[in-house]
Parts: sequence; C-alpha cells; structure tokens
Amino acid sequence: MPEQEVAGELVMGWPSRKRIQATTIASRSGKVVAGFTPVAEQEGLLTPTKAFYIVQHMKVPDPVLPEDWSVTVDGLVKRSLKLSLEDLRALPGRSVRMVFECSGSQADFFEPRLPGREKASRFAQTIMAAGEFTGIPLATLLQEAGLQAKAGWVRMEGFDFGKPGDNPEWPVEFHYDKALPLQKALDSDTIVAWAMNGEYLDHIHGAPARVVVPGWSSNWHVKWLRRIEVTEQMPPCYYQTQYYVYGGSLKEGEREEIVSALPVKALITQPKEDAVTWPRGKQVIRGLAWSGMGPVTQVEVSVDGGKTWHAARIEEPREKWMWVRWSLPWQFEPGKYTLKARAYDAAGRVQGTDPRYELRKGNFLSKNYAGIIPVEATVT
Ligand SMILES: Nc1nc2c(c(=O)[nH]1)N[C@H]1C(S)=C(S)[C@@H](COP(=O)(O)O)O[C@H]1N2
Ligand SMILES: [Mo]
Repeated sequence: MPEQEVAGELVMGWPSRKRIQATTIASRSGKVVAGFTPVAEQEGLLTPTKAFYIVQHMKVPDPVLPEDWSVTVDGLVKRSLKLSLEDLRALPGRSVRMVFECSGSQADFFEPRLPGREKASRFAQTIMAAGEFTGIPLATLLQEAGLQAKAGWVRMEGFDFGKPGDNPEWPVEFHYDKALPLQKALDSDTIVAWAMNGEYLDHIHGAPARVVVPGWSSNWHVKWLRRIEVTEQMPPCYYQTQYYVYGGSLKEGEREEIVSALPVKALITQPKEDAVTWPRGKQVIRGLAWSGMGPVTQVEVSVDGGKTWHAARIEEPREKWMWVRWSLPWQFEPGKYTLKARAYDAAGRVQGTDPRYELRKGNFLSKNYAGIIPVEATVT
C-alpha cells in the first residue's frame, strides 16, 4: 500500500496534495480577524471557504444566533418590515457566483511606492477570492416594503459597532454601513445572502446574513446585516465618504467619486515566483482575470515586457461576475524575459490604460490596484 492521507475514517490518497487555507492573522485573544487567499494555489474557480480571505474595519462583533436575529427594512418605504432568517428563506431564492476583491488588494504597487514597499510581491496582499452566495434579491425585500416616490439610496447597516480601525480619532462610534444607489440595489444579482459555498455563512463572513453586490469592490458586501434603510439623499456613511473614495484628497473639490465597480485585471499565478529561473523548453504561463464590468473577453500575455502581445487561452465558463482561468504555453530559449498579462472586459475596458488604478495621484487612498505587474524569468 502506498503512503496514504487518512482523515478520520476517510482514506484521502495523495498525501503530498496541497490543501489550501487562508494565511490568517489572529487578534490578541487568539481569534482570527484577517486572512489572505493563497490565490496561486487555487484549482478551479471557487475559493474554498477555509481559503477565503477575511477583512473588516472594526472589531468582529459577538455572534448573534439565527433565532435571535432579524433584519429591518425602513425609511422611505410604504410599510416597514422586520424579517427573521426563516422569513427570508421562505422567499424565492437566488444564487450568484462572484469574485470578491478588497479595494486594498496589491496596494503596495501604487506609484510612487511608499517607503519600504519597493520590493512588493504580487502575492503579498491577495485579498481576492470567488464564491457562491445564496440568498434573496435585495430588490425582493424592497418590493415587499414598497418604495416611496422619493427613494434614492439604500443604506445597509451591520451590527458591528465602534470607531473606524483606520482612524481611531474619529469623534463618534457607528455601525459599519454603506448606501447603494437605487439602481444597483434593485439589480437582481444584488442579494441578501445567508449561505456561501453551499453552507450557512461562517460568523467571520457575516452570519446570519450579509449583502453581496456583484461587480463592486468588497467593502459593499456588508456583513452582519441588521438594517436596510431607504433614503432620498446619499447618507454620509464613513466608509463611503471618508474612505473608499477616489480623488486628490478628502477636501471639497478634490474628492471625486465613490469607489464602486472593480477595474479589469489579470493576475499571473504561474510562475508563482516574482523572479523565476526556468530550464529551456515549454513552460505554461497561467493566471486568473476578472472585472467588475464583466465578463472578461480577452487576455493577452507578453514575454518581452510588453513590446508584443499574444492571445492567451481563456477557459470556460466566462461568467459575468466570476473570474476566468487563462493560460499560454511558450517555448523558451535561454535568455532573460519579462512576463506580463493584461485583460479586456465586456465594457470595453483594457487593463493598463487607466492611470487611476496605478498612480496615487487622483487616487490618494490607493484603492483598487489594477496595473500590470511584471514577472522576471531567466531561462537557462
Ligand atoms: N459589517 C461589516 N461588513 C463589512 C466590513 C466591515 O468592516 N463590517 N468590511 C468590508 C470589507 S472592506 C471587505 S473587503 C469585505 C470582506 O468580506 P470577507 O471577510 O467575508 O471576505 O467585507 C466588507 N463588509
Ligand atoms: Mo475591503
């Protein structure tokens, strides 16, 4: 019998197989509060839940048991609602498969580089993953409540509460909140989800229920949901007006736009090294590509630092909100190579053409990095 991996009563086989898990960071009390996805180790499109990255801005709240939990819908509605998890599960459900990406992912690559970040690795801040989420459209709840004529924004509030982790000097404590413009709130793929990858949500991912807003930066996906409030104007949510904004600064006139749809982006996941040494012959360059205005329509690879580009093979399926896997086999002769990849999306966007996603100028908070990261290869 060959050596076997045995887990309880299951014979697993293949003992050296990689079992992927998030690289986690724990609080002083030993509880996991942050995690990165080992994205280059992922096979297939879905990120297993135990490998899914973890981010939040305030202290992780104490869990609320599903039987003690409810969500309210109020504000500019015809009838306020208060719904339990069972009430939500009684409505017609919907599942969506989507990429999650935190706006802080790969921020070390923004130019000019911050001191000490000159040698960033493209896998140092892999705050990106993909999952299947199951719940009900937010639109269904808004229709049940009935919108008043002046409804313009939908504020979603979590039950975590405190001062912002990035700014402890902020004068007030608050619940994490975000406010969607009505149109995106009514998109049938914007859902209130209680399940992820075929199971009820883990507490760290926002149980009993969270919102997911496909295509938009993950800070929109409000965890630990407790209230949905319809307003006429955009409410001044901290993580919408003080953070996750583009522009030169927060000052009047320099603050330009709230962060919403993710840019188009390809990431090389093979080779895994930032500088690789390969023997001559065939090597496969491989990666993932995604867009907040998807699907991805094309991926190109360069081995000469961007002078010439070659179409990569894109693997099926190409789903609107998901990433795609792509690859390009290449015959290498000895020499030095600079590998690059760039993606195109259905909205006509081309990676590497919008300076906002690479330069701190006009993006003072360095959100949504989507530049083209070169990978050096030496072939011997
Ligand atoms: N209630 C609440 N929801 C939140 C946050 C938070 O601090 N509080 N952080 C957001 C941010 S910045 C990200 S990137 C995602 C991360 O979701 P995950 O930990 O399930 O991957 O949750 C979002 N939802
Ligand atoms: Mo985030």
